[in-house]
Amino acid sequence: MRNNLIQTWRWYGPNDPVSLQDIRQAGAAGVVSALHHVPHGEIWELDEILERKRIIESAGLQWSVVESVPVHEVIKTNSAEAPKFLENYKTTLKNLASAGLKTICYNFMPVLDWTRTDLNFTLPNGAKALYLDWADLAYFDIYMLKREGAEADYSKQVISILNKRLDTYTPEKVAALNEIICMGVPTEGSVSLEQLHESLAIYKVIGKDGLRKNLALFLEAIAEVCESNDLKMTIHPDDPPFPILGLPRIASNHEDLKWIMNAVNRSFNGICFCTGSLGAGAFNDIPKILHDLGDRVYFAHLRNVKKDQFGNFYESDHLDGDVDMFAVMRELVKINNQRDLPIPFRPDHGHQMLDDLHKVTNPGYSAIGRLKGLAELRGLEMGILRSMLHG
Ligand code: DNO
Repeated sequence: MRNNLIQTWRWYGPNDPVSLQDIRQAGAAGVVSALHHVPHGEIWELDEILERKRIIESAGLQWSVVESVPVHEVIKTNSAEAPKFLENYKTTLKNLASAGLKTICYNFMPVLDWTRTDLNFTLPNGAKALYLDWADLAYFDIYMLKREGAEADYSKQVISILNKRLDTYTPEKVAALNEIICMGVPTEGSVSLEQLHESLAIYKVIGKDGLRKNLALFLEAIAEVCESNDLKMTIHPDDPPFPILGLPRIASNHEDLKWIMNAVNRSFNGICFCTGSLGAGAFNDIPKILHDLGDRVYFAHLRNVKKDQFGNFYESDHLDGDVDMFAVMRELVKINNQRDLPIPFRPDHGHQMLDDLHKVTNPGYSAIGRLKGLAELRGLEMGILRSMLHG
């Protein structure tokens, strides 16, 4: 039996400028969604979950993955109120399970989710992509956040690039950098420089080992609820896969992911395999990580990046970049063929292109670029499946 992967598409909910009908036309069968309006840490009520499910299903789609149920900072830092927030998290998980939602994505990145420095990087063909420039991040860190010892965290080359362009940081550019770096997931709000400073002080004490310990505590606390309800938790890798602004990161590479899988070695504890996040680190062999840890991959984000010699990167076409997408897809197809439940994947991010250039879109989540990505990935999957059947 040859299974197909489930083609899904992220939908931010009824306010998303991309409609459910657009998603159907793109050819996706499943939707990846979350109740973004519920403040982090609060319980997702069953009736709200069911209502979102109803809306998705009445458009002829399935709600395949919940991305994300955010893990509150209180849990990540294991502060005094953690038990209360863990109880809330467990209740949300039970409610999701009773609505039939079984695959959950989350991340354990301190304070900031994904980080970029430019959301409008213009490609030679006029389309726009998301970009991370280390010298711009260093500018933010050294001159705006004014973090103690920040300069030492950047390579000599990055600092020298920054010094050469110091006079280009106009007030407009500075304001834009601030907004982009402190931005959270759309509709979930952003952090202020003061909040960032407070968190830096807390995480300095926690460090990488402490954060790992807190993740293990979190997983142990939810294990029973996940197992008795058949839930799969999938951790999203750090994006980009480096410590950012002095904050520790624990899901950046092969060794980190292996550590997480072994720390709580039970099948509910899984991975959201994000090729773009991992791909921004030259040290990551993406197909190999998938090959080694594939039995715990329950969801995939397929995206590509192109890095330069300094590690700056932009999000490239899905099939054209540093990640060998053919090798990734071949591995994913093999893993999927051993599963009873097919693995959902989504084309992660896409260029802002064609008509979308004139619209207000969520960064990375415009319709046409993702439609192109999904079409390419679907063709790649079909080619691989067919050649396996005939080969
Ligand atoms: C960015 C996304 C992330 C992801 C979370 C998962 O585009 O991939 O925001 O949803 O990190 O918790």
